[in-house]
Amino acid sequence: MTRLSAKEAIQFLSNTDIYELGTLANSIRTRLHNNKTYYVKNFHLNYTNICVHSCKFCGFARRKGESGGWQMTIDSILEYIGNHGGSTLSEVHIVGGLNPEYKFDFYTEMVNQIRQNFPNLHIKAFTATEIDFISKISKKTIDETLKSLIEAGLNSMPGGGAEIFSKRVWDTVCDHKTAPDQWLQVHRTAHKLGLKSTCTMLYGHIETHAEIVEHMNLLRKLQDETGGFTAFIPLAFQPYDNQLSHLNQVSALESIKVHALARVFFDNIEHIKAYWVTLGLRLAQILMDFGVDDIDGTIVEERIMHMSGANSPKGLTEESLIRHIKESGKTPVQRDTLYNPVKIWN
Ligand code: V47
Repeated sequence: MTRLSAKEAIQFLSNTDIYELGTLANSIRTRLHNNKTYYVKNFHLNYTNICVHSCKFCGFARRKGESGGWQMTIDSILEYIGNHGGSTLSEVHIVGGLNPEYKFDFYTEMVNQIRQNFPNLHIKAFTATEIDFISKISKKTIDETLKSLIEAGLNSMPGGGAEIFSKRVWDTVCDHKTAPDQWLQVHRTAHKLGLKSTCTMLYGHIETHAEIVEHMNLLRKLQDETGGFTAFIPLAFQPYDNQLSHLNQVSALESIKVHALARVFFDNIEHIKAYWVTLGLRLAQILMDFGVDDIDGTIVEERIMHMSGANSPKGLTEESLIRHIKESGKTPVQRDTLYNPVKIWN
């Protein structure tokens, strides 16, 4: 099959008939993954929500001194991990606000201490935005910053902070933070250093279909260059308790089109993840027939989406993930962070 052009991709998104796109996405998904749907036994850790930025879509961040802000110490992080599955789950996904109170050593020490105390945990940590911030406060290059974190025990990077790369949207919703070029450069550097990462897209707010495709195109190009992305994750905007609360929640139809399009468009990214936290489990079940082969994980205590009004549970048991995948007629496969199968539930 020839590669989908940007023009064809925009046409698919503009069409309300989802069957042609869905059939195509499902055939690609079946060719790549048969009947399998992956999940991971993970938990999230948000070490601080104090942030120098106020992105309009974000209900998670607080200014220093504002009520509802938190800032964990290394000891409280280790205690949290011990109490939230550090010894039984396979992955910790760490994301935080851009908090100038922390110095460079805090980040390397956090990773190092987690590595020492929980040697079996895969540490998936710090968005490109955080890496850029850490490098700036410590006057190190991105390369030096990542090398130090890898040496401390960092295993891979999550895909947050990408939002929508379009300049128009960026200037409107998050003009001050790590720009799209730099987000891409951080992942490029990480991939060159041997780290795998994921990539995301925040959709369902003020973006146009052309801007969605522009975003995907930049990710597809970087993946051609490095091959370092394991999965693409569309994140459906949650419109509560943030500065874009006047917007409606994105429709199920749009979410189906975005996930199916991603499967067809990314001929070079192996996995398309439906993030059940933003979509709800029922829609995530349907998406397994529209290109999706992964529904993320147990998560345990999700905060970023819930502080913007997500009405899904904050975490799920493994049994529940398995049941939801089976109800969709798929075979659940427990995976590690890098998609090596751990257990197949035939
Ligand atoms: O960068 C913030 C998004 C991201 C809202 O890499 C919002 O496997 C929806 O990136 N509504 C952080 N989204 C979370 C993230 C993520 C999540 C799950 C898996 C992975 C992965 C990455 O959350 C932010 C931003 O794009 N976000 N506010 C909101 N109101």
